[in-house]
Amino acid sequence: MKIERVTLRRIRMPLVHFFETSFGRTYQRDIVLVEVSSEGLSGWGEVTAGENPFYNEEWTESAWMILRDYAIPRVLGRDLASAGDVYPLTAHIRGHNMARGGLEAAIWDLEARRDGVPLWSKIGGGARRQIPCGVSIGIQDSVEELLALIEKELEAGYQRIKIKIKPGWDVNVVRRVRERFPSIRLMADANSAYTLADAEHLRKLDEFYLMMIEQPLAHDDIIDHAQLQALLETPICLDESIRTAHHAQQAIRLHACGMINIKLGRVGGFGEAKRLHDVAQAAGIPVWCGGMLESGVGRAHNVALASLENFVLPGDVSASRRYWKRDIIQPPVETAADGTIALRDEPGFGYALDHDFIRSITVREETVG
Ligand code: OSB
Ligand code: MG
Repeated sequence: MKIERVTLRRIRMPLVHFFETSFGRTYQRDIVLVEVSSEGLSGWGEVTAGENPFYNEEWTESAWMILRDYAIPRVLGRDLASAGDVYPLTAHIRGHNMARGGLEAAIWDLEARRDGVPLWSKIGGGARRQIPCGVSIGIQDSVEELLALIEKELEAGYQRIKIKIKPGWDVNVVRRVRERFPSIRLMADANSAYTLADAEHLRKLDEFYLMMIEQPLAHDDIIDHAQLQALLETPICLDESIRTAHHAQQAIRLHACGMINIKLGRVGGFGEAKRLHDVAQAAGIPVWCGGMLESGVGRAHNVALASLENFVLPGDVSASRRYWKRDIIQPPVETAADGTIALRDEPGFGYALDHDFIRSITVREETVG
């Protein structure tokens, strides 16, 4: 596989409903798409970085520069035996996993298309044909609005509800949700909003038998999470602080978590996601697929990832219509009444690109090579 050309596109897409986490509110996404070309075929990837460096150090603009100036030159013109070569080729770049991962995922898609097989089979997935889905619901202006949104998503069939928490929007909100929905699968994601000094406060959440509490402490911490986990009955799930399979090994060794959320971009693509998946599986730690408000391309990649064996918990991968009036793929990602997304058998990531629509929302484009 010789990569002849890589085209970067920055697209702008307004969300149908704002999304608020402990680090801020998003109304509109600025997404970098990566198209790799070889022998008349194209593979597509999505960079999952946010618009600002608030979830991790990356953002739309940094990803563009890292890709153009550092990552793409490493693969351009090179004969790759497999997309698995991309992660080590860009490993000298410190961090910036989302930028690197967008390129890596595009080359996996290219390889799958070249071989005429679905992406999920190319990465060793397909353990299930129906992907169990949950939803992540952001912080709202009122608890009433949150309850109404949860009700709507349960009616749509989603198998678990994740709500976002932060100081001032936590124990009392979870209590209201639990009173209203006593038996749903419920969890809370703090996106690093607390410190160990809040341990007593966080212990109050044990009362609500949550499935897990996601990333309560610092974005780069494992050790404090281990200390907190020893004080909590509720399992901790790590998101931000697991960027490599090695981090997962360390977190598991320290008993810092009972579950791990795997995000394709956060770990730099399918290669490391699979290694992390295997580490967790060997240790008996279940994983689930996280989301970053992806457009159809990243969403379809997540569906493929979530078909690996140890993705046994419902993830944050849900229908396109929850995010976009119109998605950039055809058909959009849809969920069945039982809250699952079906794998598709088309080569590559399995959906057609809506090129006209992509062109109409592209605000910047650059081809390297
Ligand atoms: O922590 O999982 C997170 C969105 C942006 C940044 C971080 C996170 C999220 C989500 C949304 O929870 C998941 C989704 O619906 O795509
Ligand atoms: Mg999270």
